[in-house]
Amino acid sequence: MLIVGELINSSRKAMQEAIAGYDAEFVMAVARAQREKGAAYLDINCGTFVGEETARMEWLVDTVQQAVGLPLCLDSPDPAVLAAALRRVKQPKPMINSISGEEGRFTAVLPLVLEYGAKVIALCMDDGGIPKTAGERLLIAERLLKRLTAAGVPQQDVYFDPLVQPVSTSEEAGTAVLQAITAMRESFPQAHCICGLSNISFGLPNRKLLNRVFLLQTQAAGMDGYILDPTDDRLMGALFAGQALLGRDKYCLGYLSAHRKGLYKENG
Ligand code: THG
Repeated sequence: MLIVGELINSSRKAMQEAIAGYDAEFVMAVARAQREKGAAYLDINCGTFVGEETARMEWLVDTVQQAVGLPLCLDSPDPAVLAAALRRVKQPKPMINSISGEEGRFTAVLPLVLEYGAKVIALCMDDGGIPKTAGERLLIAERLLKRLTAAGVPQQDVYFDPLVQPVSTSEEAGTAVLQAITAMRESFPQAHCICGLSNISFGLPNRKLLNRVFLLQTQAAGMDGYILDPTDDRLMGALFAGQALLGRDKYCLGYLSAHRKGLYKENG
């Protein structure tokens, strides 16, 4: 299970303000908190800084790397921003977030994946936009995987993102993702699946509850990566419990170790 911390994202108000004011202490504290709670990668996104995304991204990458030695998940739709960020990366095996079936993006991001030997998130969308159904997502994933592996990207480095849409905007948003995961894990067993978990709950109250339940549903369907808030103890508790209960945690060692480290709190 790959945990990518979502909190260094300028769409969050506090983070937006910290990046705008070059508040390195704040950013570094958020980076450390996510590492301490079990994040293996940190997502870095400053997409709200239109026109100065590259400069902000460079500052963020430098700042986060001063605080923690974790590898980074560089999150931008703009290949030029990704290239600038990658030039500053110190940890091996960065993650590129993301490539997609959009022709321009595919062509521009593929050389970066190859040059840095990066893991890559492959969005299940193309120039036709985000598909509604699981079947369309699977077709796009199939085409993407063929082209990526033909270019030399190992299948194990590919993380398909079925693209989670808010369930408040369509009641099929959740089930389409569940079906897509099942199909992709069956068709491409060496590749992985990842999603932005908190997308599911946009526009609804008590978001943490929805995020936690969707975590368990998608995990049971075979999701093996998440961009999520690792400082949400109940969410992380559910994740470790889910791994153990689904038989993906030999002797429950992950669960026990997370418990010992106090990664989550429940009643006893
Ligand atoms: N797939 C991929 N990458 C992604 C996403 C995805 N990157 C971005 C996003 N989706 C995942 N990260 C977040 C980060 C924050 C929130 C949701 C997803 C979030 N933020 C609150 C909000 O906007 O309401 C913040 C509120 C605040 O603090 O101001 O929900 O799907 N590949």
